[in-house]
Amino acid sequence: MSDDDALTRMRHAFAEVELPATRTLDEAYAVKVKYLGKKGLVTELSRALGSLPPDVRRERGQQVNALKAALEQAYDDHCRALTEQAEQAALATFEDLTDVVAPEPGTLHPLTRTRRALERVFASLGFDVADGPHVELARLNFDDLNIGPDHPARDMADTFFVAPPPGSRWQPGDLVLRTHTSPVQVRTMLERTPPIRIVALGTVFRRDDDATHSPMFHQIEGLCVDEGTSLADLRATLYRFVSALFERELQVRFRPSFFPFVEPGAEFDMQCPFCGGKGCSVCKGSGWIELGGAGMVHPAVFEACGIDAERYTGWAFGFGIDRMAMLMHQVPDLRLLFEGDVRFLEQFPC
Ligand code: FA5
Repeated sequence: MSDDDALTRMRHAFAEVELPATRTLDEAYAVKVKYLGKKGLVTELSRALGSLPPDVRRERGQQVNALKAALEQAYDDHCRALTEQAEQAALATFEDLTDVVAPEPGTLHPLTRTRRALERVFASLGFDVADGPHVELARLNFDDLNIGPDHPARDMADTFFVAPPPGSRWQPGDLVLRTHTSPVQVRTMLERTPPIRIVALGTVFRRDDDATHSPMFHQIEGLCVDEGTSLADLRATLYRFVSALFERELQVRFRPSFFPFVEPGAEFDMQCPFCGGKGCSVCKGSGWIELGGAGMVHPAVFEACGIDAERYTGWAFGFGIDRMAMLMHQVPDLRLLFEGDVRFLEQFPC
């Protein structure tokens, strides 16, 4: 075997056999030491150069240096490959957070959307939004609204009374969960001077429970007090409101009715927004949909609120927001709105 063959075999043994068989940096280093260490095979070759005659030493020296460089290169390449493999293996044990499916974003509850739509339309008609407490004085919920202690409306409302806190100035019977948003009329008239144009939206409570009646539900109240305002303005406002909400011209009609705090009083209906009044399953063929109550503010209410009934007139209306949401979103059962069932709620993407 020539010397050249010996160098070629050494290169082959190092780079093609022993180094590729190593799986860790320590194992690879041991192979390197075997060839290139102080007592390594290649180092021995270098050392032996000194005993060669000068004319072959130079050429042989270049060959040994070329071998050394080739082995160093093979060693570096192999170590880089081992390091990369180790990194990939470590990465594979981590969870890729960028690969997680993002949760569906939440959407607004259909009642919130309905409430906001109502607020938007009434704001565009020049109404402010007013507010009142859920636990209300019976005086504001009933008496100041001309609903006396023995008035049948008081029974009809079927009220949740609230026990007064011990040591408070309230007596049993003084506090109620408000049965309608109408006490906000009183609060507003006590606080402000006309002209007044407000809507009050909020939760109310009654002892009711079936597919169309909930013990907790929501109402919107409208109140306008000004010099010379009339039933015609009330009707025009309701007409403008339903037409804006459903984005088509819809008529409103009044049917005579009784509420102690308005005179004259009425219930009002709107033309069915789904058939335009022709008759369909939503309006049960009548062409009309009942909305709520309305009328001219009763002089007794003005008196309780310190408003001069000789100078001012006023009108008010109220209806159920939940019923409106059922209508707008075609919800068949009122209770679905309060159960918080995601299968129901996800049918209302924003
Ligand atoms: C009133 O509550 C009057 N305050 C409305 C009013 C305001 C009249 C201003 C005149 C002037 P009523 O009891 O009819 O009225 O209730 C109004 C609406 O609330 C009803 O038309 C209905 O849509 C809704 N409603 C009543 N009870 C329930 C209930 N238990 N669950 C869901 N909605 C209800």
